[in-house]
Amino acid sequence: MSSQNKNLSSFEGSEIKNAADHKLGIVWSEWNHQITSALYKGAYDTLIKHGVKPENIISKTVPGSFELVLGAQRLAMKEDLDAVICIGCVIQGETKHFDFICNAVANGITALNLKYNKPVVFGVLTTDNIQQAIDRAGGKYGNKGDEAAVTAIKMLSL
Ligand code: DLZ
Repeated sequence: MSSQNKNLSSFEGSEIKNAADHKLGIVWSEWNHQITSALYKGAYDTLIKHGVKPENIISKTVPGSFELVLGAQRLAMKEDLDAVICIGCVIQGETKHFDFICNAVANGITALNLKYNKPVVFGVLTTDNIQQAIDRAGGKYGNKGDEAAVTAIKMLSL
């Protein structure tokens, strides 16, 4: 596989443990739904593949990526959830909105990791255009949702 066509969701390195004993939350944004629904499915299916029971996956939607932080906080507050995965897609437009949303979400999610001392995973695509997003939501570069779920499981074994 050439570096140009690298599947970004291919993992090498440490083994991914079975996550059957864990309960996780997924909060995902409705904005750019075509992309985020594919990312959500990737994350959900990957959790199931690694042993998480369907009843132990709590899924919530929020209107846009900006709202992911509050949505994730509500889930992270629940003591019985071990990790939260945030799924969104922010696409560059003509204004600075992109920068404000990306910075707010990245900083907000970072803060939640530390505040709740549990993994809150940044599964947010930040792309220049829709094609880059399609390529990373089950397209030629894999699915960033799968990657976010694997990250959550790996962080659970810290
Ligand atoms: C307003 C807006 C814009 C322009 N672009 C995106 C985007 O590309 N991806 C996304 O997830 N959300 C976008 N939003 C919506 C904001 O995230 C947020 O929902 C609104 O600013 C209301 O707080």
